[in-house]
Amino acid sequence: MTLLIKTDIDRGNAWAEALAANFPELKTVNWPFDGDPAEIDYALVWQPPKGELKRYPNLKAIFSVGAGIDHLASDPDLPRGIPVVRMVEPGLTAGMSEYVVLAVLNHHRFMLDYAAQRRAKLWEEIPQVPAEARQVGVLGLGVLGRDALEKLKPFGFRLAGWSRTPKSITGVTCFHGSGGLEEFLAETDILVCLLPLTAETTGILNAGTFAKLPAGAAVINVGRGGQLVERDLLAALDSGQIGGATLDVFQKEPLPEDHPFWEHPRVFMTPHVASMTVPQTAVRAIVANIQRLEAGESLQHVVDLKRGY
Ligand code: NDP
Ligand code: OXD
Repeated sequence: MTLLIKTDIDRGNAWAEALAANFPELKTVNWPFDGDPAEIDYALVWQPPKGELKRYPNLKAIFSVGAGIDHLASDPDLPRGIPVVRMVEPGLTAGMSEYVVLAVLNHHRFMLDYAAQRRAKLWEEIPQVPAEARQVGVLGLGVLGRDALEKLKPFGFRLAGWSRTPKSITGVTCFHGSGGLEEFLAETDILVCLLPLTAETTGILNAGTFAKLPAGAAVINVGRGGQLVERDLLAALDSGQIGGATLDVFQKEPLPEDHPFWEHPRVFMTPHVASMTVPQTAVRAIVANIQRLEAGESLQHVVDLKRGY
């Protein structure tokens, strides 16, 4: 059994080591692979070149290094009929919840304002707002959205979530579908996007969405850059309809040097690092899945490519 690893070199080595330690029977090879393509049974990939995966005629499953699989779904030459497995692992989930809690608290406690005051050498108090006076709304109630909401619970915010299909989560007011979006947005002071990038979610963070939020709401985008209409956010920040934003993902990554977000005083940004898959913990999910498939059982966390996530 051979698994092809296509990620960046440093992480590729970490994966190879973690797989060797947990599954010595599995041979791993790094991409680019110049051996016999028929030798490859499995692929573990992040943003492989388009068409690359159809080179391997005996591929049994494609594992995405990330939770998002838009980097695979957007490949018109992705081999059909081969299951694509998204990443669900405790290290990735924990990292995302840390980031979301940090970003929510940053907006809740006016850290962008205090950063501006610091630059201006201003010593001024902004009255504290009790957590229960704010609603945090999470777009996407999947593995990551639900965990982030759980981790936000102890702070006492009003919590809401929005998904495609109906959900019931203790302590969270749940909305679903296009019919539920407006009501969800109307009360959301801090909006967190944890949606997968699909045809339906592309551009969902747009002027119309911002207008439905309470004036001065904060936007945190940790889903995908394609979900945010960047010029609409800039306009909403200028008008004050959006009070501040935390952005981890962008239309174009790395963010171009001349992009207005770099210097914007109401934007806090990071370079697509909200969370990272941890090979040492993630490897267990991959090994368990390969063992299931080899034993004739079904794989876990297979995505529906038609649905897009
Ligand atoms: P899941 O597949 O577990 O959850 C996706 C959620 O989005 C589900 O609740 C789903 O609804 C909802 N959803 C999908 N389409 C729609 C729609 N059209 N309308 C309303 N809701 C919709 O994904 P994860 O939670 O594991 O990951 C979410 C995303 O986070 C990833 O796809 C990736 O893009 C991003 N991510 C970003 C990282 C970063 O570092 N910035 C790191 C990891 C992930 P339903 O439950 O009804 O199916
Ligand atoms: C992911 C990511 O999808 O890191 O896991 O963006």
